[in-house]
Amino acid sequence: MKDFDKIACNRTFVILLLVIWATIAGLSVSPALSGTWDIQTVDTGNQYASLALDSSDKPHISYYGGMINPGLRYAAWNGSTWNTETVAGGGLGDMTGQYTSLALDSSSKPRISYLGDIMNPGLKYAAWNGSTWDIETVDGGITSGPEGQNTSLALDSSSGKPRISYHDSMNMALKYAAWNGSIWVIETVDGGMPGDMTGQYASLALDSSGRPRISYHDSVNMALKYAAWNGSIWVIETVDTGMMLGQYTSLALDSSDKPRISYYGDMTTPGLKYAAWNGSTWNTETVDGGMLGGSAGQYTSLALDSSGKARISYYDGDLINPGLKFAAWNGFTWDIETVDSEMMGGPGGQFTSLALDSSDKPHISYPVGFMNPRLRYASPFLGDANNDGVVSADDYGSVQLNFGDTGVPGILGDANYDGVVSADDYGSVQLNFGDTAGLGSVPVPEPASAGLLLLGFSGLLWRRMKR
Ligand SMILES: [Ca+2]
Ligand SMILES: [Ca+2]
Repeated sequence: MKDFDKIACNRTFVILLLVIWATIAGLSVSPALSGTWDIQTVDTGNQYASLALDSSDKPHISYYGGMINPGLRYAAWNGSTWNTETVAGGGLGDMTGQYTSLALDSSSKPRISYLGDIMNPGLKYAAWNGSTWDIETVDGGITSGPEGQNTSLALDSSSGKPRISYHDSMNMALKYAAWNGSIWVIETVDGGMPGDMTGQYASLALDSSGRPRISYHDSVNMALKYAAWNGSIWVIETVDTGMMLGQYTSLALDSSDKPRISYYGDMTTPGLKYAAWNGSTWNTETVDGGMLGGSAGQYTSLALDSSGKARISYYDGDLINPGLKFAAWNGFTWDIETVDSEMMGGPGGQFTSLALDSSDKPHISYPVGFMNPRLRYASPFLGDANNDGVVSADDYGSVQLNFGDTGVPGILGDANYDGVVSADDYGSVQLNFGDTAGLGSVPVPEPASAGLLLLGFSGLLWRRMKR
């Protein structure tokens, strides 16, 4: 290597180190623990998480354990700690449990759809019977492979019977499996013919009469699509089109069964997008354009509150300002906040999963960490009226100061996260007095330790470069 090249090379590394250092400094200036969110680390080494709330609003999460905890995993919050277990698979390098989707039946028993390992392939279904997990293969022709093979599980509200939408990467099709009480009835909803490539990132919802509706991506037609079973056929329509548009879809139905879809744009219309059917046409809009050509809007998860207002969790891969984000429609505009500013892991499996509890409070599961992957859980930090991460005497003052204000949940003074600053909020401060944000069953690593890891890694590179 010529001296000149060495200097140029070293200069590149100095700049790289400065960028890393600035990123770490940025993390410690704006810590991961936002005042309005309580953030817990649930488990180590996880991806593809799906969250559901039980009848007492306690969170349950299914996920793939990754390299550290291989296999399909399940975590349940008992009110004071997270109980975690391996449901299926679990040997060294086992890939069982990718693309999980969780639902709880009417007695809060967990049901999970997921993909098997290459040694034991297929679309799988695990159901807790009260003492053990019953596991069956729904469709044996599915292997885990490319991004977007989402499974999406819903239970029929009257019978509790499971329904699953999924992408068949062998046949390039969107498929739907329904348990009829004795067998799984499987049908191809869209695609399956030569030249097709459709059904990725599928998201399933059942309407008030139990009929399935599915949002999904079609990569041949470069579109976001929507399929609805009308009782005799699947009616398929194109919601929005672009280059790569329509990935990471999440579907929810409002109280009159009108579909709403969150999804990711593309180079032409970048960022997080939202589509709503008004009864005669689809209205689409950009919620968060993000930075650097549309970094925001991957791994979306959509839920509607009790008045039908949209809430969306999603990932922003922006290098300067990454993290888990949360968008809330306040009736006029989208209120957008960063929930956790720690960078998520590498590509694939970084699912965010959102559910709203009986008082419309959001609960989100998501992974963080590239070198130190962890499963996290975020929910509003209650009692903290002034959003400083501690419930203390100051918060009574914040309620008084902002008394009568209304807005999105979590505005200053709104200690109980209902969007109104009222007498209830004094009660919320009292109830949660002394709490500090970020207390979980697994200690939350300091951003500084991740920084030291990064510095150690770049130091190693630096030494290699100097040889
Ligand atoms: Ca406070
Ligand atoms: Ca309030």
